[in-house]
Amino acid sequence: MKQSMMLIPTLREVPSDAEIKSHQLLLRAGFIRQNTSGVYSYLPLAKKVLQKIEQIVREEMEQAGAVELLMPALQQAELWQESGRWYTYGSELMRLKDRHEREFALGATHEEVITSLVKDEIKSYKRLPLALYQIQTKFRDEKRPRFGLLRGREFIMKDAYSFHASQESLDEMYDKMYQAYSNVFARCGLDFRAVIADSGAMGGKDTHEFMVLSEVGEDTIAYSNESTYAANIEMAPVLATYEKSDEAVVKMEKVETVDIKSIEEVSTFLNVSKTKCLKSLLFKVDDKYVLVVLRGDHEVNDIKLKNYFEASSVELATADETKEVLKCSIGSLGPIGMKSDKVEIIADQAVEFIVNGVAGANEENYHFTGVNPGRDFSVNEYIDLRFIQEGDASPDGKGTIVFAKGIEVGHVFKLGTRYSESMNATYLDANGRMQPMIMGCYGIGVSRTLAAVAEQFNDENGLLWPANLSPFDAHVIPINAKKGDQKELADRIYTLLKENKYSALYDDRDERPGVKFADSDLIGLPVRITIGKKANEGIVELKIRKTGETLEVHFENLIETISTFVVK
Ligand code: 9G3
Repeated sequence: MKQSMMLIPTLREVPSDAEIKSHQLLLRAGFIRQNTSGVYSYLPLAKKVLQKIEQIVREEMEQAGAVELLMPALQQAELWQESGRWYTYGSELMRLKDRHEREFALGATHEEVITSLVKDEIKSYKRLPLALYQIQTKFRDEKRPRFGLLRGREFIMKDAYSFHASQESLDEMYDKMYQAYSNVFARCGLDFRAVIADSGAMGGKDTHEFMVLSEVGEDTIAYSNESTYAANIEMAPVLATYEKSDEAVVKMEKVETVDIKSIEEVSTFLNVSKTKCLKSLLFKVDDKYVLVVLRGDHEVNDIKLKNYFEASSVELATADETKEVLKCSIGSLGPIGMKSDKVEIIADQAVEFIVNGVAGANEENYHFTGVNPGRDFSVNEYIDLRFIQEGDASPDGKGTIVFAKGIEVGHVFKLGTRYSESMNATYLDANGRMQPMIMGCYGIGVSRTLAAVAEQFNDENGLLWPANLSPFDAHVIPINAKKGDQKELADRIYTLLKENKYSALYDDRDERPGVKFADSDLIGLPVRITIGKKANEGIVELKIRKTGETLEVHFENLIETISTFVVK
């Protein structure tokens, strides 16, 4: 492809609003342009990389037994009302009206559409299992779009859905998809981990996220330093390996603690370790209040809290709500002597092991010391409520937990009958009884994967595409595109490459060499072939983008030499 015909608007300067490497480089190398917040155009070079990623995805989906279709992005509200999600999703779901004032959603995902389609067409167990996928634009009105393609409001997703007559059949498909995802991300050269995840609003229990390890990732992974255990910290369970101290139990006393509110202040003022402080937080769980008690050095995991109560909303009570319900300020809360009998108390399992602890007295400027669970207060239940921390024992009992940041590029779910029941997608089983289909769903962020590859593969001069994802295999650059022998040899090389199934970007622009080389380094094709002074001897310079290595090669040996560097 002649570069003078392409649209590759490279930038010398780093765009100020781009904070991370991949966003900066995809802009500077002329791969993407922002239309508006969270909405991008994929320019020709990015479109080519998308096609290569999609090709890998299609091959792996076919291998897993899924068939491609394409569903509409425009989804009638009735479908989302049937599943109930029209009412549970807020402004993140983009909605619009047609000329008849009928309501629609712009597809954020396609469980409703696919379930409605399959329920109309599949009536017998004989037609199951069935696995369908699409590669389609999704719309989600993110509150804070950021990091370029990593968190956009319009993005490209491969989403697959499977339908089964038995749990075993779903388990089988899930494992195939799990393997397919591992293959996709391995073939993209990404350093990824499959982590146990939280199914959140999706219902169902088994779910794994595929995370690319990266400092700019928004998710935190808890993984073991001695086994393959890895989980999103949102759901990582905490092993109760606590021990009760054998110190003598003392009597509880009320002490004056004027203006002592935070755990830090209490710990310092009363000279007790934070591990002996009881942190009490009032939460609004759906429409009731719950006092959550934790050890002072732990943090409440609101996802675990939400899952424990199977609630749709969990919010920390405001200072005013706290005062209104418990008649004292947030810094004086405790499980003893609460001034409300409507508030349930639950505690993290670590609290049970506290001896002679300190807690708020539910009275302004007072705390209790010598607090002992069981003797001085009881709770409805001790449960695993805290975020796992680095150094905790790994939940599988092997080694200890280390944290890493990750970019979620894939997510696989066992949905069960969450959608088939709410939308009445049933089939006739072998005994002639109507049953709800058992479902799975599986997503890959295709445009996010492109950004994750750019984030992982770059250097100070620009992008560094893995050979199998690169927009072109080689960059052919005649120093002087107008000059006879250089242009003639460059044309011959371009043809030779094409004959040998190598795609090439031919820089035929009338630009200074420095500009051509800087652009070439930014764009990041695996090899650059420079045709210069030695053109009349048939000798060119080959530069390997990844290592910076350059070597002189005669035209006769060009293909053989390139084949050792461009391994697709
Ligand atoms: C929405 C909006 C945002 C959403 C969803 C729905 C995330 C939503 C979860 C999924 C689950 C799976 C199929 C492919 C794999 C992931 N954000 N999810 O359902 F309306 Cl605004 O998308 N869907």
